[in-house]
Amino acid sequence: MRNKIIKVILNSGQEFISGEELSNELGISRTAVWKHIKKLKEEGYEIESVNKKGYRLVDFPGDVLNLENINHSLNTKHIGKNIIHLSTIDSTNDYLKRIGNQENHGTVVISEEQTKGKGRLGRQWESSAGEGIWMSILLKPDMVPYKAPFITLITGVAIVNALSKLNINVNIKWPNDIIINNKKICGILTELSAEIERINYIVVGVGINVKNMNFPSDLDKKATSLYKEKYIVSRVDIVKGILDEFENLYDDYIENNNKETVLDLCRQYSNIINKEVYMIKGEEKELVTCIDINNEGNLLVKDSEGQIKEIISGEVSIRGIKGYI
Ligand code: BT5
Repeated sequence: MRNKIIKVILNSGQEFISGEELSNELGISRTAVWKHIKKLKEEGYEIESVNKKGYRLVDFPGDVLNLENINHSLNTKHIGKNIIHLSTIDSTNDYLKRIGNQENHGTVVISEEQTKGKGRLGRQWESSAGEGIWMSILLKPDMVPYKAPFITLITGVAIVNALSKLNINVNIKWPNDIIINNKKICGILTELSAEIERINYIVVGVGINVKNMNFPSDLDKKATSLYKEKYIVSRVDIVKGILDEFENLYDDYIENNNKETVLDLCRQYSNIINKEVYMIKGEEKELVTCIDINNEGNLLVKDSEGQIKEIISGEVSIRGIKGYI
């Protein structure tokens, strides 16, 4: 009965479910419902109860991102078999780069907090304690370095697929942002250690705002979190979903050189195709129209003189004309 109640409350997502609906659905009295809810609260489930509205799940107990919780029912063969869970670190990407040579392919590092979380080109990534998923995945593919940037797109699609299985609809802002309601909930940072012909390892960093309710003022207009958007989901479920989805797409790319699945989904989920955007590169800012993502995963844009240009991921930032996007 306990699991049934949790499931019914979970299925109603951010909506309240009334005691009456619960009692009808579960075939028990309203007093029995109330007793079960009381028990769940004692176990650590944070359940909001509002008079005349009913119940709503606000938080989960033990949503701890450790090996035991994540490995339980994880379907992967190699990604996330080793999970290092830290309470604080400078940056999970930097940490994994320090130990990258010794650790196995597929190792995942997750930290509750990052004191020097970073974005692309030395930008900062706000990573406050317990609020999000700050994680990095170590990859050791046998491939040439120029194929590595595509891993960012694979990761974006894996995140979108995982979130959509949890009924959370998001967009991709090429190349490395995940967006809800025109605000950023997630960024991806892919870093490479390589020689000219050979990759030593790749570190893919993923930052997802989950529980943040407040952001520093410079981020407030452009950042949001799942909780802020009223998606109350467990961080463990998100991580599991991403690792599962990531492994499938990654294996298909490495083993079969299949880029089509990822490119199709990138185009489908993209929120900038056919839009006018500003392309920002250093101090330069140019108004362009996004045309497509080509087969290399690069963005095709048309400039004000009608010239088509190919933009390589990583070299520019994209901004909407009216706001973040
Ligand atoms: C990114 O860079 O979006 C990549 C972010 C990757 C973060 C993960 S967390 C785990 C791993 N370890 C790390 O140290 N990093 C990775 P970029 O496209 O350059 O965007 C950076 C910009 O996003 C900043 O300049 C801010 O404007 C904005 N920003 C910073 N923190 C944010 C947050 N928590 N949510 C939304 N936007 C944020």
